[in-house]
Amino acid sequence: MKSEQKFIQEFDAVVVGAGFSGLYMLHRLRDAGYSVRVFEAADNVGGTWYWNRYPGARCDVESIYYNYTFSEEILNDWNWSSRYAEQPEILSYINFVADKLDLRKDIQFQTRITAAHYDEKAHNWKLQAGKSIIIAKYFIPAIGCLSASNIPNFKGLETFKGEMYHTGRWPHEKVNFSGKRVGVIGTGSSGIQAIPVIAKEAGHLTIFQRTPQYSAPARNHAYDQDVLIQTRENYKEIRQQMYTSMHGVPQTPREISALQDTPEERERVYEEAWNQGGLFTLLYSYSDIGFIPEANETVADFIRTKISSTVKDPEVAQRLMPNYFFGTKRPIIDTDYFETYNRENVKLVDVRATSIQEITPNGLRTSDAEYELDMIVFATGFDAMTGPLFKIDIRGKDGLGLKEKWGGGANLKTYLGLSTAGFPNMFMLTGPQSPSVLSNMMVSIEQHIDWVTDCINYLETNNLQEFEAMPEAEEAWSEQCRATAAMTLLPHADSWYMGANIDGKPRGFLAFAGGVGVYRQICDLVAASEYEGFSKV
Ligand code: FAD
Ligand code: N01
Repeated sequence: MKSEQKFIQEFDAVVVGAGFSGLYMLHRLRDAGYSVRVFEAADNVGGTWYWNRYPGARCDVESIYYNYTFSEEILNDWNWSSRYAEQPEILSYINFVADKLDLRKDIQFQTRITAAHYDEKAHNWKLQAGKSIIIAKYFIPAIGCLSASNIPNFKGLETFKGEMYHTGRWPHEKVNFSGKRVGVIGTGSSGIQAIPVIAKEAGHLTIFQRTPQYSAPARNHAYDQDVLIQTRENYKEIRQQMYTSMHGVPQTPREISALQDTPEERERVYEEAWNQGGLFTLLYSYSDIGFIPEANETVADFIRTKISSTVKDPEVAQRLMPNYFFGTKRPIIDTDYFETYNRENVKLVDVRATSIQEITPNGLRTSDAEYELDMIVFATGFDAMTGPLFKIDIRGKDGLGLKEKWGGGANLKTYLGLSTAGFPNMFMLTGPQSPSVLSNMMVSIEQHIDWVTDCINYLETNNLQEFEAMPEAEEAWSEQCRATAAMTLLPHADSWYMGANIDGKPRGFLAFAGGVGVYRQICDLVAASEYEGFSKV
């Protein structure tokens, strides 16, 4: 850390990031009487919903569940307009909460934390932001799992003369596609949300697809007032269901194998789920879809049939057919995605068959052809989970870097996804090896923050200086994460859950796949045992 620093600020806790996590963390710690400062790179609150302003961006967990649940007052004061709220509405909600809880006064915007070093003698963290040094006993990265946007290092990228955008760094001003020749690279959740909207406005849209996706209709619709009232009336019960569930939504998988039903009955069940919409509805149709290849194949087949009956050109339909296990990438729900390929101004290019060679001044060249474009939209995702952490020079005891300790991710080791040995008093919110990205993130976020707040209260009450995962505890947890994922089909996909989307990123399942309910129980037991597996000094 540079020595000629100008400003020094000191707090009990420093939180990095002002998305859903950072805001709630600030609220809890401030309420508990600690001095807290949040540092945020953006010029406002919102995190994901601040950055991802691309057309069509909306949530995939129903709005009434994709919100904070800690305050009945906030629940009662906010009315979601539709089943899957759009990005501007979610951002307004976050702003509403920030104002209501008067959070902004403790947030420093437009401030990127570039380094965080642990001082073993002083038992505190020193963070660097520009010329400032911030000192705090507790360092809490609330930097998001999907905040490090990824633009692949295509040859010729800098030569493109047109406009280029990444979905996760979308400008605040409206982007005008009207009459333009637009190229979208990527067909993950972001691409699949943006493509139908861009297609309606663009002169021509070319979609460069590397891996086809399973996607089902979201069936978005305006909320009936009665639904909102009923949800409020039953919120305690609903919340309990979310807390104890697999993915943080008040739904459970049917307790029957897909292989037990007749093909006709399966068809009926899948058809019903297809018509109902919902992120986990197809996955929950049978208990073994996520575990047994033959069971998984029944739903994969069902979706492929839907694609071929929706897309009129059989060759295009064929190119859109996924052939890996359904549900091994985050499920996708869409609005008119496959229908978009029936438009005359839309072309699908399979860049697995004919790979992208370079970006040219006038467009993009594959091994097969050159495409003239006025605009390129990179819907190419994120360096997920470890990416945002590695962007900060985090150093623990003996000056050991986090990236170094984790071997760039090849040797990822955490205890509960919250803490890692050698990095005392650092709490990662929804970090690697926690359920986070596999769940309704709001449930995971609140759970982590409640746990961390209780833990800090415990440490302060007991006058403890240092709190750190024990090596054997993180060894066991990392093995449990690996073994739990191995019981599922999840590690079979080339997904960002596996680090497969980033060139050179080590492969390994990045989250805890045992479910938010089980995870909560484990965390609660650890807390009840006075933090077994952690050393406390
Ligand atoms: P983020 O919202 O990512 O916030 C992290 C903040 O930290 C950012 O503002 C960033 O600028 C800041 N930051 C990072 N590094 C630094 C640094 N070094 N210094 C200063 N500031 C820094 N999850 C769901 O459960 N349901 C959904 O429907 C859903 N939809 C999504 C849609 C999109 C387009 C994306 C990308 C993700 C979606 N997610 C969804 C996941 C989403 O990321 C989480 O639900 C949630 O918003 C994460 O909140 P967070 O506060 O943990 O992180
Ligand atoms: O990113 P992705 P995303 N050449 O990594 C392709 C959440 N989210 O931003 O699959 C060509 O899923 C890549 O191809 P492949 C949600 O958790 C939620 O879409 O790696 N193509 C893929 O098609 C989600 O899972 C919502 O072969 C390249 C695409 O780019 C997560 O965020 C909305 C390439 C990237 O897809 C990430 O979603 C948006 C290359 N070199 C996001 N590199 C909701 O609906 C990458 N690709 C709520």
